[in-house]
Amino acid sequence: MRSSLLMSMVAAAGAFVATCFAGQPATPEPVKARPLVVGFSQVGAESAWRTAETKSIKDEAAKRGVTLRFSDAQGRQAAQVNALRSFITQKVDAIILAPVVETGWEPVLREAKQAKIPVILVDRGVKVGDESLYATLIASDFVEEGRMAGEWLAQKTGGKAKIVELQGTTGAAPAIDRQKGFAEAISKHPEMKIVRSQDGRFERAKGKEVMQSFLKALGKDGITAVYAHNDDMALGAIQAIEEAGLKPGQDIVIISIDAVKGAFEAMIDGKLNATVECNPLLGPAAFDAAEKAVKGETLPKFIKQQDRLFEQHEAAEAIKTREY
Ligand code: GZL
Repeated sequence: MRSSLLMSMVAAAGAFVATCFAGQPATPEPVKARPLVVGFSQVGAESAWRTAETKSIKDEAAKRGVTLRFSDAQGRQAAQVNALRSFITQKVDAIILAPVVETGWEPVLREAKQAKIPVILVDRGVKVGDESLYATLIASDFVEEGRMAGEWLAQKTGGKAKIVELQGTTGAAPAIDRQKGFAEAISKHPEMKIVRSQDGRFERAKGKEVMQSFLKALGKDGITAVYAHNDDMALGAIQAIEEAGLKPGQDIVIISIDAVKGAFEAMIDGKLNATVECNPLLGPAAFDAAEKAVKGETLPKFIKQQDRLFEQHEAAEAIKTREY
């Protein structure tokens, strides 16, 4: 009696299982990974370079079907920290951070680590005691950029120049390192002197204002070269030099960094002498890194972008293929 009851129960269970999979493929479909949700804390919109970087990251997110939560900090670190805390509360899969300055990140990066949310640094680095607080840094080598600018200026001026320096945002990695690399390069030339140096916040208007103050303080013969940490400040300086009745690119040699489209236009007009490219199109690399980090893959701590210098004579041809 018991064995026939058992047999009929087994037969019923088998029939049930068979109906469950009736018409189903033999092996169940793999569960489709849901699209990533990524928080992006951006410095602000202070320069053409920054705008290009933001576009690259937004376009790449759209291309990959990533849900991007975007925050523009308007240059304020506190706003970036708040954005990261909000991303952590939202339990995003990964965070992309372009840190406005190098220091002050440990507490919030520790919170992200505790929440098991990988942080991808783009375009600027941070100073932390524990490198496990971020997955990788995707950026240019700013010391190398400064060195390239200094070496070019030494060659252009025969090692003799009275230089004013328009620095980027105080405390920002590119400002610190571009200043360092440039100083290293010109230190080999005793007749190349930085006669004034001031923060122009990477902004065109501020760059113009600072250049006006330099011209007022030093007079028309007091400056023979400008080193600007980015093209936007160089373009502002060009305006100030013209308004002072001088010829930018001739009376005063100008070298800057970024290689945005406005710099090529100024070189074609003969007003800017050279610019060192700093690639802002970091979207693809940022999401490659985020996808790997989310899977738990270990990434190199520094993914270096390649840079090169452009001179006036190259500008007309090069501008045809510039993406930003
Ligand atoms: C460089 C980036 C700098 C650019 C500026 O990676 O952080 O900030 O050189 C931008 O144009 O404002």
